[in-house]
Amino acid sequence: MSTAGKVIKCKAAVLWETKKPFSIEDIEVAPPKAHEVRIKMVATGVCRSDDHAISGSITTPLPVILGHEGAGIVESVGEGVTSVKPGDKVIPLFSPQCGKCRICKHPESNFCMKNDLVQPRGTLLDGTSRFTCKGKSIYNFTSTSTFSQYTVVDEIAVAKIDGASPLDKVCLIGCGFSTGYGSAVKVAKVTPGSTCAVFGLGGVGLSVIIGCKTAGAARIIAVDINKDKFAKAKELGATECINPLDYSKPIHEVLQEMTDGGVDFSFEVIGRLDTMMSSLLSSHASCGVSVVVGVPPNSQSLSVNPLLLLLGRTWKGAIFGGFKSKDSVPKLVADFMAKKFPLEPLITHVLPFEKINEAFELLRSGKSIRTVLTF
Ligand code: CND
Ligand code: ZN
Ligand code: ZN
Repeated sequence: MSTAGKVIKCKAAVLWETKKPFSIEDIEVAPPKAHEVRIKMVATGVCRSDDHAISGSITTPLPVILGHEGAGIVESVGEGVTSVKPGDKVIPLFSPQCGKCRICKHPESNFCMKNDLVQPRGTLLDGTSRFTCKGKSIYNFTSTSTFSQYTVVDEIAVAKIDGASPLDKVCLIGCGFSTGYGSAVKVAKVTPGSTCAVFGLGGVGLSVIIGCKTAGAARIIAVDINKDKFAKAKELGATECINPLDYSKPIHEVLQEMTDGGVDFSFEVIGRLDTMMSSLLSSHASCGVSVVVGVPPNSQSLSVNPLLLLLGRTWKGAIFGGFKSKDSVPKLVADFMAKKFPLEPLITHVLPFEKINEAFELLRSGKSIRTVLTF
């Protein structure tokens, strides 16, 4: 029996308060309105940005259904939807692409002005949510809310992908892989023969390493305080691994000494102000490019001596690896299907969706890279 046009009752992980575990709740998901798409989730990764929302390090309206790295199948579409149809395999886009705003029309930039990231309303574009639980409206997260058996997204926040693709792997293209890989190949534009430093070896940082290797970097120096991450970093292309805790001097000085004054490309993929500064300082003062990938805690800032930039160094950052999402996600999935890069090494755990709190414990304890939750 078709569920189109009807309210769907299903399970979702609801975060009622920050710093608390998720509650698996029975929720109602209203049908998609015009230009919206209802998706049956099949798999979702667990990214540190979701944990930043749990800890309150990034602010989003509560109660909320988090999750932004998912893949699923279109259940039904609202009026006027043309880019996807029921049965299509899709990836929700936490950084949407409306195609019409100034940024979507800009050849290089990707951060569509219809995003719900900078000052999150926690709703779809029409200002409301399709989720209710116990008679209360539940907020959306980053246009996606993948921690639910069903979600509703705006058409500008979903991409159709290859019908043959394994959703329990390509869900990583919804955030972690694309964010890291694009930061290397598209944002930094890593060059063949160059030297790179990557701070933070989670799912995103390891994807930066995959990107640096693909771009032909000669040296990729991986930096993490958890040495258990080093084996995977080497497997994916790191040429050296260093632990700041093993040195008495600042790690940027160690990197400067190792690389004749600093690396060509450095990446901060942790989300801390001190490591953003270390990453900046480890890039060469005249020719270095330093990319901020990690999400810093809300309303904290760095004070920077302009001389750090005056000699020629470039400091930049990007959301979603600089990719225009709706255009790029189908291509990235096609590249994965053509074996141009692996996703499997990033997936250390697969758990049923109901074990979502366990998945976050694995992330916090440093035991997992990516846990994929399956529905
Ligand atoms: P994850 O927590 O898996 O990895 C972070 C790594 O950093 C871990 O291996 C830690 O051991 C390591 N680490 C922690 N503290 C330090 C330190 N002081 N020095 C060195 N290493 C340290 O996180 P993830 O890979 O899922 O995400 C990484 C960041 O990227 C995080 O801030 C997340 O919010 C952000 C991000 C950005 C974007 C984007 O579009 N720019 C999208 N999603 C996630
Ligand atoms: Zn993410
Ligand atoms: Zn736009």
